[in-house]
Amino acid sequence: MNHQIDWSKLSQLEKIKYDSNYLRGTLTESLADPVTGAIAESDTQLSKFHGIYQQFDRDTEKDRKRRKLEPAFSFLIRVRLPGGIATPQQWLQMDGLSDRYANGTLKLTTRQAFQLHGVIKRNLKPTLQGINEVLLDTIAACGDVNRNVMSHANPAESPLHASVYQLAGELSRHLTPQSTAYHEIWLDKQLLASSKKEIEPIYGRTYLPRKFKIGIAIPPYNDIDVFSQDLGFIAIEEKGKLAGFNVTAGGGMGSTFGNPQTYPRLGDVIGFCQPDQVLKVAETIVLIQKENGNRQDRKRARLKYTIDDRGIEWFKDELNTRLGFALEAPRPYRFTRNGDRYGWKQGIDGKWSLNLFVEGGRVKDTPSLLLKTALRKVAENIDDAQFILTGNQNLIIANTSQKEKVARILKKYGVWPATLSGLRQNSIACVALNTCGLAFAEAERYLPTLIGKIETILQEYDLLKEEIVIRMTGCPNGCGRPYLAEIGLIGKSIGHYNLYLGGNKQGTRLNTLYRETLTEKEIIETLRPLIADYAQNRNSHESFGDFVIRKKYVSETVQGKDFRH
Ligand code: SRM
Ligand code: SF4
Repeated sequence: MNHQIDWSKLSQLEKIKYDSNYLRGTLTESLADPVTGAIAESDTQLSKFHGIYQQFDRDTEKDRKRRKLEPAFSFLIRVRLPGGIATPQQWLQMDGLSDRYANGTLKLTTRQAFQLHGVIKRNLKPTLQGINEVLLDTIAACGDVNRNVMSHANPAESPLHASVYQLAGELSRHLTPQSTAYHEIWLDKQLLASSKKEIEPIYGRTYLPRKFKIGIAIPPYNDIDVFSQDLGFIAIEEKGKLAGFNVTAGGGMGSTFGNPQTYPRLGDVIGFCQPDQVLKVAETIVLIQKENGNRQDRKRARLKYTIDDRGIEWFKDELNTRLGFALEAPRPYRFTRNGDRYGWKQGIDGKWSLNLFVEGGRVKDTPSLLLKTALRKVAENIDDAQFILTGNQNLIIANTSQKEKVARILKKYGVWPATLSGLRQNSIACVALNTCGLAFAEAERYLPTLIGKIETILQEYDLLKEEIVIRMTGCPNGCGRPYLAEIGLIGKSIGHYNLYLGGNKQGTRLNTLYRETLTEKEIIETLRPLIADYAQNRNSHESFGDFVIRKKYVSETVQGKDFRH
């Protein structure tokens, strides 16, 4: 133990990280303990850096307690997938692992990653080894490090898109922890590390104060919600070439009810850098946050608070000084939307891609829709396709020369063509119950039903095709980025939601609290007159989010600090 550090002043996790021997902790012992389905408390924190969260089935919690049983512990495994692209072989492996070791479903996350839920302790190792067999891993999918790097969906759209995808991979590799703990614990491999090499040259022994997120957007599409990222890059195209990137810093969605010191915040555009400066800019911002982020209060430990507490000018000066050059002035750009573009598109190479809607990002078979089977058949039969996970929890079957064959398979299982409302197609729901330990209310399991009820109103007003962005989360942590939605619903308690209005389609405006603690009936009664007014009085091409602000249902939230729950 280091006697120079006053641990009493720091959050408990700082000491756990420090003492963990670079993320080893007692994970090996915890895995070997046959008495419980759980791992040691300190290991539950360290396992996150390995892409693993301990959870329990919240549906059976009370019953098991009554029967004096420990909760039904299981684990969530998150796969790191920079830019969200998987091969058919990787898809098939994830599909198979979900049946063999998890709850039979695959979750496509809001950060273009896979999640498996319900993996019990003794199956953790075989699952991770199975993931590794197809050259995927779960390192740094969670924890106080840089997370999965998001990038705009399809690299085959143009050479510029391909460069951006490549950059997402480079950023991810550059900022991945170097500790060999993962390989030792999960893969039974002893990697030879040079004794001279620093173990974590970027992160050091206590890693970052909190999670860190990076995304790259290519205008006019903001499908990775660049302003919600700690660090964002907006690709600037000039004369058909990638000129560089506008840099955004200080975005984040998480907040806590009743704590006004926490709030969602949009990143500031702080300048422009050349493509070959991106890694240096990212590393320098990570280092500034590592050294200046709040290590006492984890609720205020994200980069957004470092920037607000010290000031954006301090941040820019610090960055430029450390870089040894100044970022250039930001270049013009324009976003038109943050949603996906559904349907078939032909790439410049003549190949075809189909953007499918995956409700709540959940790939499963139900009596009415054999989505998981259909996608398995595509992966088995279409060897040249890529599976691209989008930041809106959807899937693109991409870049195949076998369009008709894909279409035939999807038609056979009723997956495509699909007739969906504009509202449903622009919906996101976080996982929430039954696996998320932080959920106050349902989200993924409930939003589809609520949307059905709102669709009835939209139909009355002939607005079924209208694209309205709706996002629901089971708590204010913001995993579905609900603060950017035109209609945001955030769970307060079982069956009750706060309603937020006024985000926009471009993902450049925070919404505003409109009504608190609504039941389903109250949500419907509240939305009905708004939808009626919108149908009758909107300007041409006016979006729902812009309309509610023009008509003063809510006032615009200009900066995160002003956001109220
Ligand atoms: Fe998240 C915590 C799920 C994207 C902000 N998030 C969690 C945990 C791990 C709950 C926990 O800590 O015990 C959830 C696991 C639920 C489960 O059973 O699967 C969880 N987050 C998710 C996913 C799966 C939601 C989804 O339905 O897709 C997303 C996984 C993304 C990935 O692949 O890495 C997910 N989480 C996000 C996003 C959106 C984004 O990154 O674009 C946010 C808001 C952006 C941000 O970070 O500010 C987000 N998650 C949080 C927070 C609040 C952080 C904060 O700054 O306060 C927490 C709670 C925490 O960290 O303490 C959290
Ligand atoms: Fe869980 Fe809250 Fe995130 Fe939903 S928003 S997954 S309820 S932490």
